[in-house]
Amino acid sequence: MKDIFTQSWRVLLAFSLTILMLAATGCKNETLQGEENAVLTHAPAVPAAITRNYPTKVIVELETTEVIRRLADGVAYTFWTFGGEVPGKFIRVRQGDQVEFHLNNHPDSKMPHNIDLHAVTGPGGGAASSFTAPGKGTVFSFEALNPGLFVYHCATAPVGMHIANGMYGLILVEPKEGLPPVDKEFYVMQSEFYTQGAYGEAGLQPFDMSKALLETPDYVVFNGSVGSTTGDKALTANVGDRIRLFVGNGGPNLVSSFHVIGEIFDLVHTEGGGVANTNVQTTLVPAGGSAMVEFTVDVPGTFIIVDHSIFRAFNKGALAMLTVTGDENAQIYSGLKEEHVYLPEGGGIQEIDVTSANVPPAQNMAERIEAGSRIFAANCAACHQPSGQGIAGVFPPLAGSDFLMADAARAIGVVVNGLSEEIEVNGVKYNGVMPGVRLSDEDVANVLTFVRNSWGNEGGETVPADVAKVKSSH
Ligand code: HEC
Ligand SMILES: [Cu+2]
Repeated sequence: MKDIFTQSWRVLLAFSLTILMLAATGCKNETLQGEENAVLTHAPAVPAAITRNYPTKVIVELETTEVIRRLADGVAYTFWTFGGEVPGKFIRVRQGDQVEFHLNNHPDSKMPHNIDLHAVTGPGGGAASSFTAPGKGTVFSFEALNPGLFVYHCATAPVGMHIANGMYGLILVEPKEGLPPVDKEFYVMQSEFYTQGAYGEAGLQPFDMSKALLETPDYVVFNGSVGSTTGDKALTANVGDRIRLFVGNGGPNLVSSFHVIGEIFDLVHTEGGGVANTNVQTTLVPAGGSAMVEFTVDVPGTFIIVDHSIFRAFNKGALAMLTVTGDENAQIYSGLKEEHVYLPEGGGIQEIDVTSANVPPAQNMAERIEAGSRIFAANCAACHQPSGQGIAGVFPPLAGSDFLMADAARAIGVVVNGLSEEIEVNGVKYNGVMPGVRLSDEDVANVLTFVRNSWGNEGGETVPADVAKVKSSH
């Protein structure tokens, strides 16, 4: 008797479990409703979050083009693109969506292209069905089975070259329940460029296959160029905002040690997947991989986004900026409380050694100013700031500086020999240490001519002979 009771309880339990499981899998088999055209965006913008709670047919139109664009100041490159810019346009769909993908190759292209989306389950991630000659279009469709942040890229032979030239982007497949709302979302994608000239060498730079094979890029950048996301193109947010960065790495070779200076990621969806790690300083983003990072900005300031393989950041371009405005919070961050000179015995002026940019001598003042602006950006802006405004109490301004303009030879001496004595600039006293900057006579002449003709300074030319004179008298 007792046995029969136990038995029927078991049956009942099994039955209700089956019902529960059926209910759970029921939402897996959502039916497609309607269709829509995907809205795609250029970095750093991200398409709006998906509000649908059902899957639909999404039509994606993407065009491949080959275009000459700026890689760095004075440096151009022939980029191969998905959508006209590097990285390619951001695509946002929902798990379960049926994506009808239209790849069109512009008639002016020289190369055929295709697309491998890591969000696709199928041969080549779509590449097998999307080989598209110039002036042609192809169509294939796929179901977005897995949620996550996925890289897409061209996979036409030679694959490495198509990727190295800029053919990658991100596709986000939102989970059915959507992503938690945040205040700001941005698209940031790292990649590297291999050019025949060294970093900063002016002109249209062709792709260098041997450097690509050795994995020694001249440029490592965010969003396709040096300075794409700095200064007035920085990402912006307000104190208190919750930020989500969709981070991708197009490679083709390097992995990124992705880091935001002065922030801790509250949440990282490592490798763009479902599991979230918390309280992360630096997250590794593989070539052909991604990460979704979230953090709240608590204090104002400029937060520098870098690949923490740090020479890439400060010497190859892997540096972007997030500018946060709003009220200070002295408890979270006090700012500088005091500053004093600390010069132990034996301490003295040091020298920064820089190799001069390998450019032909300037023929006139305009060329001098042009070349000088690059020397300034590379050697002076870190301290004196990009617009020469300096930092109050620490680095004197070069913009509108009476000290600079009063004595041209003395200014040469400052750059060549450094300076560590009390000086007065526009009525304000400074007593810091400027290291001597080891530059060629040409470079010193160029940078000072640039500075003397910028930001309200009244002009004048410094020529290499002036620099030689100061150097020999030292
Ligand atoms: C590491 C930081 C640093 C770098 C890099 C640097 N400077 Fe300076 N510079 C200073 C500091 C600090 C002073 C003030 C020194 C003092 O108080 O004695 C100064 C002073 C000066 C002055 C005189 C004061 C004025 O405002 O007119 C000039 C001119 C100048 N720098 C030009 C340059 C140029 C040009 C470069 C790039 C080739 C450069 N500096 C790179 C830190 C720097
Ligand atoms: Cu291609």
